[in-house]
Amino acid sequence: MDTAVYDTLILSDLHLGSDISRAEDAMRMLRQNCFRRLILLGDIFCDLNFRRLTKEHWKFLGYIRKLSNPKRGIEVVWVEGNHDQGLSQVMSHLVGVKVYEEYLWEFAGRRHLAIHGHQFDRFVVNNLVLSHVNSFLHLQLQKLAFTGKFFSRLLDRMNTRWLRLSTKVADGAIAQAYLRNADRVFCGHTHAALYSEQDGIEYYNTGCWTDETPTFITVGSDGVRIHEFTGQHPDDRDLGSQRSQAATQRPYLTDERELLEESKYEKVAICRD
Ligand SMILES: [Mn+2]
Repeated sequence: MDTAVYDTLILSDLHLGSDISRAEDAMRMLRQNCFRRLILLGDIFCDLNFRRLTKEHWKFLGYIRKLSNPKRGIEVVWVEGNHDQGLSQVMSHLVGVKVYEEYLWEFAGRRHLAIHGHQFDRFVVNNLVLSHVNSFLHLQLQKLAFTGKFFSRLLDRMNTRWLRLSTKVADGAIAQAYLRNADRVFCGHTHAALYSEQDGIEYYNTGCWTDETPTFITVGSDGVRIHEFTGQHPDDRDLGSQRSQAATQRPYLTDERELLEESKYEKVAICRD
């Protein structure tokens, strides 16, 4: 069985409460992987309106709560994004996860920094009202559009391109990493997965879970890897290396099976086989 136990798994920008949130897939992905630390790198929520959360969205939150159970030996970290600012405090009680503005950890002799990235986006920092209007319009469009998913995805892409976020956030993050004496820095916010390197500092963007190609990042003994979730195999399509994958398709565990197996999950990892 393929049981790479990662030091850390990172995902961001799930936007729970939005029609285009891929909460169910995100949960599948978490079930398929083993990790000692999970970092929810911001914008896990879309906004403050809990009524927009669907059954799947609540299931995801329930699963995070389960993962944070001390019995599992997994450290679950929530790093605040611009969309879940303020929400995080409530959620930390509800889901039982600690919330940070930025998070630092060491692994394999390197210092790692995780920060959502909106701090380096001047549009969000300087135009709080405008960026909220933007989010509001976004939601209205979702409601109005006959094919809501298409329009909001399109809008997402337009937003991202228009703001030319990727480079701004990368530059800001690398400067922040330098300040914090970190070797690697991880951000979300831009919705575009990315790797770059500058002055010996590695920068990674986790991408998002509101798109056709959701992405997540793992940090382990094999280094840092950006994965694209295809819903097939634990490693899915590995964007970080050329290693060919024998994509052995495995059936997903149903909730019932997982509940039955719950009692077995008293050890460190959450390997499912
Ligand atoms: Mn954001």
